[in-house]
Amino acid sequence: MFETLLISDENRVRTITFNRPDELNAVNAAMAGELVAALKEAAKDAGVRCLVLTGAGRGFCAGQDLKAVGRRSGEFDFSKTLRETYNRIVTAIRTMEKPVIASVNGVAAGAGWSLALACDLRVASSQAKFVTAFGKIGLVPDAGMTFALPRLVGPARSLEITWLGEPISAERALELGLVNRIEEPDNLASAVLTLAESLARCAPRSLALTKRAINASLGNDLPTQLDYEAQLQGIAGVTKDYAEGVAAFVEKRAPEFTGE
Ligand code: LHQ
Repeated sequence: MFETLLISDENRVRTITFNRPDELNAVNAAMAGELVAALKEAAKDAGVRCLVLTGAGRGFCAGQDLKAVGRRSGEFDFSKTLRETYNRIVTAIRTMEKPVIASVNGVAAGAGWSLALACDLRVASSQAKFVTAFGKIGLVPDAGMTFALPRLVGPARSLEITWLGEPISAERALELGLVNRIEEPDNLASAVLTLAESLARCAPRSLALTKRAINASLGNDLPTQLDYEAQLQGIAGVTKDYAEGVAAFVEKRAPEFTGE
């Protein structure tokens, strides 16, 4: 049981809901610690085939709880907090061997936006908005934002977004490739669940190895990536799920994957 998170499971999809709605789900120390623990649990639970992160109430996540950091410089150890919490959270999402979807139900600000960016896919409510106010509060983008943004939109747009801090609507985010899909607010949760269930029906190792390959590609040259693909296909091609996938295809039935 967590104090700041709600956890629910449905059809092999785990949903972690940030649950500090009065603060637009801003992250305090308790929530950061619980998130690290919840991600670890989801990663090792073979019954969880896909993970969804979302927020309770009208916000997705407003980033670091600014009321918890103090107003005087030196009062709060930013580097330590980042290294000991946010960096672990982002690493856990990026290295999780299963799909992680951000269901962005409302505003995602600062490190809250970074958490959405760390996810593999983003589905936004048409009412969602994305805010970085780092220039306005005298901080720099963190929690992986400077890693994810240039990979999605390139360096010039990343600087424009992070320097100016102009709020980005869901529609603009879709145009820029910052989100995969937009849904009407009332439809968001069910559309994300449907998407997550489709992923949960796929062969788990195939999804995991594909995530590894796509992540690695951005740091690899072509020969290295081709060799990496050959290596991963060598692993996938001897799984029971590969045999099941081929058998199901030949027998014209839906495959039942076990993750082996
Ligand atoms: C909040 C927050 C919040 C506490 C809304 N904290 N209460 C830094 C340090 C170390 C490590 C990690 O990373 C970082 C980077 C960061 O994440 S720095 C923080 C970045 N986030 C922001 O700068 C967002 C600050 N919030 C806002 O600009 C607005 O609240 C947004 C644009 C998100 C939403 O605006 P509105 O829809 O007008 O809502 P609101 O401002 O009225 O907020 C509702 C409540 O939520 C309000 O509480 P109250 O008791 O007055 O009703 C806010 O104080 C609270 N809240 N964000 N980050």
